[in-house]
Amino acid sequence: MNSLAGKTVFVAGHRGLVGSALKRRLRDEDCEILTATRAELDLRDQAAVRAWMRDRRPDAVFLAAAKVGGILANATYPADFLYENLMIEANVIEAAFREDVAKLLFLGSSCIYPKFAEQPIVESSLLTGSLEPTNEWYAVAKIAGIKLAQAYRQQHGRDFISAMPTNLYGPGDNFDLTSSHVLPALIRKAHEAKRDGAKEMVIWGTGSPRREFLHVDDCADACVHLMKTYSDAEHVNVGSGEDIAIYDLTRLVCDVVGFEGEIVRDPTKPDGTPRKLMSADKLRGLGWAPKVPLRHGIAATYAWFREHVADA
Ligand code: GFB
Repeated sequence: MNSLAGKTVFVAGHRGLVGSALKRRLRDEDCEILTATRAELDLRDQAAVRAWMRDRRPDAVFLAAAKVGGILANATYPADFLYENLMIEANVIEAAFREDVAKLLFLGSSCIYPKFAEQPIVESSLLTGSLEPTNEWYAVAKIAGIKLAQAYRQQHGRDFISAMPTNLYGPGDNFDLTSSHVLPALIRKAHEAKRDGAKEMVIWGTGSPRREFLHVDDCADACVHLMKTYSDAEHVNVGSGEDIAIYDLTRLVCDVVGFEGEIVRDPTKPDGTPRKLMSADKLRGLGWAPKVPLRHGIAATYAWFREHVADA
């Protein structure tokens, strides 16, 4: 599938961070975008997914629907993270097989890799060591998704591929402090600390873990690139190729937001995996590179937060 022009393309999870970015990106592709709200289609319901797919018969599927959350949400709701993600991916992939969907891209996460994987993490590190306990439930579900795509390729010759994005951020993210990922949490905390004239803002853990961040518009662009150019069993890392310590990220966010107070660490909160920088070599070799610099992406996300959350 080297072009999406004239095709019908189902974006599963179009209201999420990645799905909404995919919808924006696909407007340039001259394709018909299919979506379904949760009220219209519960992706955990096998019969409903089969019926929907039989009715719509898309040419291509971006499987961006998932139960997601930050380090605390993952550790607090292990059953939801494992069960819901297994159901969503099994139902969509199996229905795509039955209805002869020509191409499917499954989206996973960099947490699929072993906790102490050698850095930068190459794709072949999958299943070479134990997972990080704070997100193993989510990781196991995402590994199952990769394997499902591979299994349908191997047994039925289907062109199902997988992309593994790093920590993503951007407009439409979840800014709820109990369930969000770190970057939206820091934006909110710095904004509120500045607004309230606070002397300090608190970050979770030691601040020393390192994370790799990619703007979600870059991720969507990479996914479209893979949909059009990649056809193989192995998943592909989707990242920026650079990481940053959480403490330094906090300083950067504070700088963008304009909060000049103290940054205080809360060591009672988990650090999670010490580092998860993925190798970007494979995707670069496929002719794709990110465009959004981290500082610029944070500033744009902060502007979105102010308009849609803080000042709304
Ligand atoms: O983004 P995050 O929640 O998840 O946290 P992971 C990243 C790091 O930021 C951790 C620290 O070391 C957190 O302790 N951190 C500091 C904070 N302050 C905060 C804060 O206010 N909120 C949050 N959330 N973190 C997730 C996985 O892991 O990454 C998911 O749980 C998924 O399964 C996702 O894979 C991409 O990067 O540790």
